Amino acid sequence: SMSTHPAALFGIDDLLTDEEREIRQAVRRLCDREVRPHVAEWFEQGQIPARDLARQLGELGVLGMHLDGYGCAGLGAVSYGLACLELEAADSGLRSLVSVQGSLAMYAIWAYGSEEQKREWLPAMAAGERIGCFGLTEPDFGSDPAGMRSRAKRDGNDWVLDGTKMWITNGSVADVAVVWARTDDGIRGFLVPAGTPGFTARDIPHKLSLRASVTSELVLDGVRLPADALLPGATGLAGPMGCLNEARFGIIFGAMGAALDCLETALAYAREREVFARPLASYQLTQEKLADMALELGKGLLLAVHLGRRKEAGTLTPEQVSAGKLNNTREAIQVARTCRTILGASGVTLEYPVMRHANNLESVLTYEGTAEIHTLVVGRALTGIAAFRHG
Ligand code: TGC
Ligand code: FAD
Repeated sequence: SMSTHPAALFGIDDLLTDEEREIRQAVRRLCDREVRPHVAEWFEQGQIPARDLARQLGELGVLGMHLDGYGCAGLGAVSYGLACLELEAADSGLRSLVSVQGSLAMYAIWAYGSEEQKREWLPAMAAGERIGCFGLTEPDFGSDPAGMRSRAKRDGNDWVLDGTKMWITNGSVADVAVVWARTDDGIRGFLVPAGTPGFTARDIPHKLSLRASVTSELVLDGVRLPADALLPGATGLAGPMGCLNEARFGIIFGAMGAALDCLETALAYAREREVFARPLASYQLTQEKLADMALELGKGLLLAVHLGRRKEAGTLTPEQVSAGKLNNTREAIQVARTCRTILGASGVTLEYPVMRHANNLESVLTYEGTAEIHTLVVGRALTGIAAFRHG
């Protein structure tokens, strides 16, 4: 009998332009060819061929695709979101690679860099020839980056950086780290090339989530940088926060990609699998799960496209980004877990993508602002009272 794709139930495709649909398909094709056949093995081994993938993604024009000039494609927010959706449908680690490269590292240089910094880094990063990372979080300051201890001191014309950054995606594979540090003028951003004396990156082992992604600790021990390593256009926490808005936006779409991949898997499984002599999909308890998940997916996709159109119109606010990131990551992980139940024991292996997505989404729920922090951002917007800190 006929079956309707969960996204088709809501007519989401009708909200997209031909160009947006084509971009989505092109990213999907790359994932089908280069990622899906290998990603379970990468996850199991806890590694990802970041450099090869960056070059292929660069060739397709995905890296920094929503930025203008300097080799970037200058596409709209919805196109970028759909790319994130397809990347994360393959694996959240792949979307992380692209988020960190395009929305955090490249965006910081694009928005706050000097003309020389943009020319030096952006075209090569858009091509995937050079990889960037973004160091904001520290061992003792994750949700509260304003408390950071990393420090940059003037020494003549030079800067000298000391501190530790933690949980840094792409840290040990990056050619350049965007590092945020405290100065006498407040928090400033610095471009730290790999190989600078005193700068080391060490991978964080034993992750049970986002295993197909490199996560590192960065140590800065008397790292001496020339004056032009400073990003001139950013002062204060607003600098890194501006980058986070970009990456959080991508996650609003991305999380729905992971959820969609889980739901497609569970739907196919439920139609094939016989229990008590009938297809699992024919039981009302199963159909309730499927219907509830399709509703959350439809609502999440509608929200994503709506926020994308606001971003394109220049009317998207940080509170709206927080609301989208909170809702779509929270619902995605719930969808992944429910799909896992539909697969029974098969759901706990890497043979199916569902538990891999569920485990990845634990990180997605936590990074780029935890669910609790985004709840408090929405709470502040509603009440006018910031409840992040005592006193
Ligand atoms: P608060 O007083 O609210 O603000 C300080 C300054 O920052 C500005 N600001 C923003 N600007 C733009 N967009 C936003 N979303 C902004 N939020 C705040 C604000 O206007 C102010 O500017 P100014 O010029 O007046 O100084 O700051 P607070 O210290 O009370 O903190 C607020 C809070 C808790 C919401 C913030 O610290 C926060 O969002 N914390 C979460 C930290 C976080 O998200 N870290 C992510 C690290 S990167 C990462 O996880 C990468 S994962 C890899 C991947 O993406 O795949
Ligand atoms: P904490 O801030 O210590 O929070 C612990 C718990 O307390 C959480 O549940 C939190 O929500 C809760 N909490 C905190 N404050 C409050 C409050 N006021 N009220 C109530 N509850 C509260 N960071 C980067 O800078 N760059 C990266 O590339 C990067 N990549 C990452 C990749 C992975 C795989 C992971 C897991 C993390 C990554 N991060 C990165 C770090 C990430 O942004 C932080 O983990 C996140 O911001 C939370 O910080 P934390 O882990 O220190 O938790």
